[in-house]
Amino acid sequence: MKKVMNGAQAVVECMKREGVEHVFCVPGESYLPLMDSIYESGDIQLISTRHEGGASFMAEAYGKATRKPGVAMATRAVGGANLAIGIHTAYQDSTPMVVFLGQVHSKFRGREGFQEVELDRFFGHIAKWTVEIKDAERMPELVQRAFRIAKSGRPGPVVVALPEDVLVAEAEMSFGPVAPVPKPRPGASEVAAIEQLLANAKRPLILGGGGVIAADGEQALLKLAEALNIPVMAAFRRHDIFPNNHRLYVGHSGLGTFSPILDTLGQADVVLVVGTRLSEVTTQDYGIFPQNPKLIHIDIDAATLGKSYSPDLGVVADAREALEALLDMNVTCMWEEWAKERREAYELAGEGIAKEEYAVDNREIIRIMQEVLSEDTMITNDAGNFAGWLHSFYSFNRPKTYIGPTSGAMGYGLPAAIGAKVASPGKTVVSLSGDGGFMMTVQELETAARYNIPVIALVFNNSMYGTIRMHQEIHYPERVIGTDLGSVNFAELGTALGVQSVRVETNEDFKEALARAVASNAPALIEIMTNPERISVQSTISSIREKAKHRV
Ligand SMILES: Cc1ncc(C[n+]2csc(CCOP(=O)(O)OP(=O)(O)O)c2C)c(N)n1
Ligand SMILES: [Mg+2]
Repeated sequence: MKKVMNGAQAVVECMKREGVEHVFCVPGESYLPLMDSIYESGDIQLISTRHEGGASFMAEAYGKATRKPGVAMATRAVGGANLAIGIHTAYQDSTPMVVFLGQVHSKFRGREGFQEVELDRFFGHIAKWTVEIKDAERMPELVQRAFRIAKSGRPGPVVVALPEDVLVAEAEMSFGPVAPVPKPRPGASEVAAIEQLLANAKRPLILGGGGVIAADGEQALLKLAEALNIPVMAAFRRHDIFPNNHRLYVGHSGLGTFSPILDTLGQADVVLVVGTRLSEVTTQDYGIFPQNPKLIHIDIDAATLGKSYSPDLGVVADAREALEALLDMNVTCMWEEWAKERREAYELAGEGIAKEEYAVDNREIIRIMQEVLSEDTMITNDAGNFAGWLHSFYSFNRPKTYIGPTSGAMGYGLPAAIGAKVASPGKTVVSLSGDGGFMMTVQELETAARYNIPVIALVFNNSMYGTIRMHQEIHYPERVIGTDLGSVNFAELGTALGVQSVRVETNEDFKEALARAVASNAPALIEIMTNPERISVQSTISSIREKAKHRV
């Protein structure tokens, strides 16, 4: 059926067909008709943020939480440049996302018009697909294609540039069907080949990543692991693929992972890799398989296979479909001892870490979170060493409870919490950030306050870019430059931005503040004053300096 409408209305019609309920933006005059069409539609909520970086992180986390494309909007080159970090994160994290950018009037294009840039080329390298729509009549076709590309195969961000005149031009529009996401299943011969490889395994391991989450494959993974008695490890920042309190969970391969956990990867002789691109971090600088185990790699994207490691068997399939298909295998499991041993290694890995002689002990903070928060609380995370304690000591026992950027983008935690909370209003959502990362998107506290989005933001304040300081002390001991930060009172800042905020200086005060924040059901900020000397889970500034003295 054809309908006459303008370009902006066609974009909104596509969004409605895709089930878009929220869009995140900073407004701009270049795409006012689109904002007005959203106003007219009545059933899409427009969340206007304080910075496009915040908007894009919100949309990206919304996409992660719903597995549907998150939508962000911004104006021309300036808004586009600001939201690039969220596009890059969606790319690295394989998150479905569609970004609409206002573009210069077609008549002015190519003259370096006001805020003009070739947006499709600008984003070409960090987006899955980019397009500038030049003809209003093609709006439905191209916008629907944008959504199709964002969510199918390896999901990712798509950037759509919308010239000012095309948004207001009327045309007879015809809309196609909404694309279902293809879910390829492994063929019988592929399942047989996997069966064969596992039949000869002595120390098999499953290494799962974001593809398991995207495919809603957590239950299938649990069933398969239990049926075969194979231990499971999570890829970088994908802890929630498998219950961490389960006897078969053997840890997470990330930054600062304890070596006994990494030994599991080193010792495995057959690794079933499911839904992870085997990133630099997950593979510990492409060094996790010193023994050259047999590698079975299952991924939705053929281009991912062989990108980091050449697998003995590469299978293009949806993670859940594949895991379910593998349940039909006929494999005798004799790996109970191995699984038990690796679980013990995981459980004991952090035992040696000394208790902190400081009023705030980050490990205790994580334990308190575990005690106070319900198991289905969603945790979002920023980038920084504070996260080491979360990654090492928090037990993610339920699926869809962790949202963190594998891109390592600072400033992610708070806006991601806002996006996740909008996606899952029934869940408690808590973000963790360092003082450095938090300051990059702190202004979104006001967004949370304005829309009453009750997220709980934790800020670990050590008045420094701690992570970089750690690397600096390792490589250039006692030569501190650029990593010290001023002392900011985040509790006062949060209060000024309209959020109930408190500074805590002891573990006990944190516990009380967290319980209060959960009960309040309003946006809340808890600033935690940490020990600047305790630079990471496994080191202090003095211990690094001491080590350096003995280095030749
Ligand atoms: C956008 C961005 N800029 C810079 C970096 C490099 N970087 C990684 S961690 C870090 C410091 C983080 O400091 P903070 O948030 O205070 O956490 P801390 O390490 O002190 O716990 C920096 C600058 C990054 N990952 N992302
Ligand atoms: Mg810091």
